[in-house]
Amino acid sequence: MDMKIDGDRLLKTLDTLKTYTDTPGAGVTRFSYGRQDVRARKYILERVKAAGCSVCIDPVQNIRISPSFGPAGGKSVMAGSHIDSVRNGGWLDGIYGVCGALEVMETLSEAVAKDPSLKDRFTANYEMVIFAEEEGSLFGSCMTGSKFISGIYDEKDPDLLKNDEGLSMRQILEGLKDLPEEDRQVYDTGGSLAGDLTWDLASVRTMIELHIEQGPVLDREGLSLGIVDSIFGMRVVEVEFSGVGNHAGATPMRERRDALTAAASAILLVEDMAKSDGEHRSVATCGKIEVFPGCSNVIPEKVRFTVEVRDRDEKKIDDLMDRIIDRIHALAQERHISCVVTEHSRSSPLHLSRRVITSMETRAREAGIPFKVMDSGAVHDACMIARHCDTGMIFVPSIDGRSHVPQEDTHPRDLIAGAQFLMDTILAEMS
Ligand code: HGY
Ligand code: MN
Ligand code: MN
Repeated sequence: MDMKIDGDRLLKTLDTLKTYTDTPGAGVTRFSYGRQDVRARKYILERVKAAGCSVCIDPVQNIRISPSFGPAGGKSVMAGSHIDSVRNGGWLDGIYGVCGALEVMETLSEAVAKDPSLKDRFTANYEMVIFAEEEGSLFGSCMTGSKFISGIYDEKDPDLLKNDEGLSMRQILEGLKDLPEEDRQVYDTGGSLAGDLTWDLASVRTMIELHIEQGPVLDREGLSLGIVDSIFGMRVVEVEFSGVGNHAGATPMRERRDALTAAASAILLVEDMAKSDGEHRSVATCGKIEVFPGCSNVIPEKVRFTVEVRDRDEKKIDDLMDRIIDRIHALAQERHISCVVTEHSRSSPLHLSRRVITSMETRAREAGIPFKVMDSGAVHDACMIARHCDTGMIFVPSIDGRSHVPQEDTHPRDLIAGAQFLMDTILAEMS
């Protein structure tokens, strides 16, 4: 069975959603539960309701959208991704997968409206999913919404997850109740964060996440499609260095216990240790740093920074991170700086469904699409869903391999081709 998506409609949808940002002209900043999140949710939910879908929003604000194109109560095939972004991020990360899933839904809906007998030919329904707080921009933990869906997070976590101002996830979700009525519609403000927050995924036959690659491989090799076979794991720790604050002018260099120069040495150490990984696949990043008091004429007393290690092998992640932590403690001691390292979050590396990968490979080969089976250094909500059902991921090239920055971009022809491949894959899985 073939169905052609409407590529122009897909591009128009993406162009509209790109405008829902707190930093117009400087990339996309669309944090969960914020103003732009409301706008994006409103726009998407209006479209799915117009197509006759039912919408279920859970207490963490993940959205499950169930049209009905197949046998009632049967299995379903799911597609989706996230709509939140990093600060000053790109216009495609996450939202492209949601728009691809929306395009599939509208194409299916139009086809079934034209020929209702199609429904009898499906052996499964189609569902869309929008995961909340995938980027971890609020609480520092990637895939937060899907960690609740899959049971990695449970009812205690809304009080443990806190933003930089110390507000808990629970407090932020409570705050949604104060939104104007017309905005509250896009959230579940009545749900309880107590009890079971997981989704019943037993009815899901397959989940497919369409996403930009966010790395250089496809673009460099001139390929238009990536079929993901494994997703890196990650482990994040937070390091707090405490030295002695003092006057920047009157304190002799030899008498200083500067928390920031110590952190600078530690961060360079992290880079050196990750670079020395023989297979050159481990990556380590110190992406966030806070300096106290942060005045130019005060020797920094306290510094907090994150260390994130990723690899496709969990043992390598822990081995490298454990060695980094040991070396950071030793460096702090040499500099008479006190050091506290706190585990922040982690997710395990994961292999996606061999059945789905093989079926997508066959489809790509038959269609003559230049593709590559590849791993993903970026993590995705698909990691969490893959624990519960056959899961696959489709990548399209990122121009110059850039992502999580305003320069993030993909050729329109690749955006359309990726969504068409999603359509073909969903149809195959529904038949
Ligand atoms: O960090 C990641 O890999 C994802 O973009 N949240
Ligand atoms: Mn993403
Ligand atoms: Mn991202």
